Amino acid sequence: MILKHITLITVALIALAGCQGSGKRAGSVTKQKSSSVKLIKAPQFNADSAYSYVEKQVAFGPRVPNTKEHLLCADYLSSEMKRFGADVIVQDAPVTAFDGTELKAKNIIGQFNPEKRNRILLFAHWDSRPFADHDPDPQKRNTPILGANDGASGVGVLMEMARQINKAGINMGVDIIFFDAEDYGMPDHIDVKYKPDTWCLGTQYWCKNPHRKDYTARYGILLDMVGAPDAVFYQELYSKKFAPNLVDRVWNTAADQGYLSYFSFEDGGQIVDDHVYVNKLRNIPSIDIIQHEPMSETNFNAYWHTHEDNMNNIDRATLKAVGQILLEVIYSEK
Ligand code: AHN
Ligand code: ZN
Repeated sequence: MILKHITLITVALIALAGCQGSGKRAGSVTKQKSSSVKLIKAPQFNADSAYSYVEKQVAFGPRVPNTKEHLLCADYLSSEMKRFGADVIVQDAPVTAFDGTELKAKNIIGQFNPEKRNRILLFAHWDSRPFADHDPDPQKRNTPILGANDGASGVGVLMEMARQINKAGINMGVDIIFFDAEDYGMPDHIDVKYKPDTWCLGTQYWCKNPHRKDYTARYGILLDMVGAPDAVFYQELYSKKFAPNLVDRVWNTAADQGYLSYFSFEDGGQIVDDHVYVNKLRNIPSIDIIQHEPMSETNFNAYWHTHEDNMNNIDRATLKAVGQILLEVIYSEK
């Protein structure tokens, strides 16, 4: 006991001496400490509820722009985000697809602590692909997919994060954006001249027309295909190029939380996805957490852009890994 007190006094004296040496008063140090914001502990991500949000979206059927199912799902997503306490903006994003179709896209934007200057951006696409161009059955390639993993999984994780953020409160400003018309990109094997930038149309529109003038954020995190059983998330190369520190932080958090079976420190592919436009057009350092299978023909999950991308392709454990890691990352923000 006495020894402990002596140690404490010694520490205090050294600290005081250190402050005087640097020309600061000891009092100012105390003041700084008491005014700093208290860190809130990361809440527990509930995988069952995330799963049910994925299921709910898929139950609408394919969510292809200009369809009734798409409109119904937009209403569902915006009303859920309001229920979770977010300030919601549904942004009309008129865009033109690779084949000339005018798409009535809608970006759904949920803001937490909208008055705060320090913000974090989390995003995923909510539309599903109008074709199944990688389906093994050629007869089925021209019909829209359910996109349980490719679309609904990222949105489901972000919805559960929103619910937790609302319950626990958070010091930072957080924006959760569900981007539209990501997956209307030009198919590989058609007989027309290649056109650039046909994917991520909702994101490109928002980058040029953000919901707030001069919108910016400390960083952005994109979730794409984050629900399949045994998914592995490699370090995607655009993410490493534009936001290397954030890649480090997320992957190290995965290690700390015991999720290394899902997060590999090895390099993944270079994937043109929504984050590329957020990096290039809005200068917000952003990463993509995306399942990548370097040994497969498409580089993605075997069910990618097929009719097998349904609820059988969704596993609660994967949703939990991604959601818990992201909660830990954003709640450790100072
Ligand atoms: C390309 O295939 C060019 N990018 C992948 C983006 C994507 C499609 N993510 C989901 N579906
Ligand atoms: Zn897709």
